[in-house]
Amino acid sequence: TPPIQPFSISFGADNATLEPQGQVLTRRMSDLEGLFADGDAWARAVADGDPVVYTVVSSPVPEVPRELPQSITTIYPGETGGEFWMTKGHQHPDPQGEIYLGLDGHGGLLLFDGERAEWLEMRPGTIGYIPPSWAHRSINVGDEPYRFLAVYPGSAGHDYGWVVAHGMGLRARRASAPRTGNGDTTH
Ligand code: S6P
Ligand code: ZN
Repeated sequence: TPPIQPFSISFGADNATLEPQGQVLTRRMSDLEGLFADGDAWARAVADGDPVVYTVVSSPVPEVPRELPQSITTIYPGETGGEFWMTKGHQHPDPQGEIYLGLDGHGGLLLFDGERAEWLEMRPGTIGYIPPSWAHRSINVGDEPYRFLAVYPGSAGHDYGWVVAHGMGLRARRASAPRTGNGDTTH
């Protein structure tokens, strides 16, 4: 792939689109199997319309070594089994740092290194830093779409299986929801 030439990108009026724009990924509830604690609630949500949980709009910069791709994730507000809607979460197989910038709404950036979980509150204007080797998941803890820009090394890659196997250390639930197990964080 030849190197990308210098260029700029504009946000759309709602911050959810990029111009120019690359690929758009849509994650529905059925794509999140095994991630919510309440598997029955997850299955009911899949059967009941299989809603879109989040979308990821990418810049045209490819995920190849030395390039620096960007994307905007929009997580819609919702709860399944009392757990706030969230991204799948992943680790970068080639451990490298990543930067998030909050654009709209209220979210959390959950980081897990296999032993320790950290929670960063994300609001419009918050820069969240993901150090190399920390798995990361984003969660919408508000009532509006939560949106953020991510900037990451093109060679980092995405390992989703690690999160399925190890979890993320914490789960985010509304304070009034029933609690199960230890280590929950509430909002
Ligand atoms: C990529 C970056 C984000 C996520 C996006 C969706 O390194 O962290 O663009 O890909 O927020 O989350 P996930 O866990 O489904 O890739
Ligand atoms: Zn990442």
